[in-house]
Amino acid sequence: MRYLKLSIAITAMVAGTLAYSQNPVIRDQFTADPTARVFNGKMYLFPSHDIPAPESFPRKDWFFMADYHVFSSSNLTDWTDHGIIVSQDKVDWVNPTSFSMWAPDCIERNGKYYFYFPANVKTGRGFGIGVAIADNPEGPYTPQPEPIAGVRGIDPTVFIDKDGQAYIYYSMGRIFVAKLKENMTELASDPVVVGDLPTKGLVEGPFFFERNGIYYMTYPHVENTVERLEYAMGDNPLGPFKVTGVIMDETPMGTWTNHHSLVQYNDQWYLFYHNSAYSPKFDKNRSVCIDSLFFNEDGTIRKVIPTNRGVGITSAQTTIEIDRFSQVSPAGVTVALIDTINPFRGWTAQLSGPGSWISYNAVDFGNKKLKSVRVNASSVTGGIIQIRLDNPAGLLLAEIEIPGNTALSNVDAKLKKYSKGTHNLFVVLKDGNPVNIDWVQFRKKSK
Ligand code: FUB
Repeated sequence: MRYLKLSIAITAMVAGTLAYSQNPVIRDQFTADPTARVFNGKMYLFPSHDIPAPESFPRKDWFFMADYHVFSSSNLTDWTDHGIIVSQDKVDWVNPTSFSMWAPDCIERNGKYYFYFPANVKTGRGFGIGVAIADNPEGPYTPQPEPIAGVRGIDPTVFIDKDGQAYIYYSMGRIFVAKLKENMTELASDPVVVGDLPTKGLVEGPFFFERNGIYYMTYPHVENTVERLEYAMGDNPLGPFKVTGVIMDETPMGTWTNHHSLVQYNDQWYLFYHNSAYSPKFDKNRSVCIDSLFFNEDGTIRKVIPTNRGVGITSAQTTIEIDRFSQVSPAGVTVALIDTINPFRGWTAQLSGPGSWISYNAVDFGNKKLKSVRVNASSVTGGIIQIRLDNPAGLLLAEIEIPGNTALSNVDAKLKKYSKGTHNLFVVLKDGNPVNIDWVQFRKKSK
């Protein structure tokens, strides 16, 4: 019995920590350059890992990246952090004080997982691209002692065509492509520049895939002042490609980079990308977001409008971060970080003005009666909010009086009604007294 308890505790420790849902999807650390891959029916996220540079680092205005984590999720809502898989001080060829572990990729071949990552080389100058190999997507990964011979660049992405030929794409001013040998660690052809892509303005961060016989070269490009995501279509992994359109416009946050991947999971396509939502004043501390992506009949890609709500269904029994809203009333709603020093505390939504509302789509109420609701809220004057379903005047589940208090605190109320299934949640301000809300949670307990 003692052994059983110990082994449960150890399993819980090594299984990693549960992260959170909505955009950004990882809410306890900065994450950037997301490559998402489906392995064994599960979504794996291989981002890079921004950290703020310490005072001693000469370039505090630049990227500072020492290692990579891998995350996984079955529902795109709950993410498990499996911890560090590769770090700069454990790769023979990487300069261990360069903090240059930029955008990675991971691909499976014959049951092995190949993790590709760029970093500054220890001897010489500039970036090499290395490979670390594992038997499982979560690792452990063993880095190869040398970077891939013949490659100097950043942002590797690897594609295996239907005939089994693997290609590596990467950037260094322009985007390059080369064939990979079966062993996935050596080039089978000399790198060549991928032609027909924009030549003015930075182009980097390629992501390559095939769908219905069309080959898609997708890439961030600085057409104006910051990156937007664009794509080109072709009928061969080596091109030529026809520049076709924009997948995502420049973010109004002004984040200089965007970096992305497109992936199909359970019949739906998703765009993984990043912005500086958690770091409004420093755009080198980025966070990964996900939104749904759709193709037109002719294979062209519909533009993705970034959302706070992101994707996935949220259980009514979790703390629903209402500030990651789907929609808000035309006036009377402001969203702000709770703590600018620790952005991972998240945001609150302030409702002010009678009838102002905020909504959060796709909340799963299950099919067993929930009896009460808890809100984490504050109100300087005291105010009343209503919890409704499906529209601002929809089924009234509860009316909650928030007492006058400047600090956020939990307030519970009994549910007057319950409706099973998945609904859009609306929080509506009843009178004009402003209320600040962090989250809403439905409970089995009657208060
Ligand atoms: O994360 C560092 C660099 O910023 C990446 O390698 C680029 O793609 C850009 O996102």
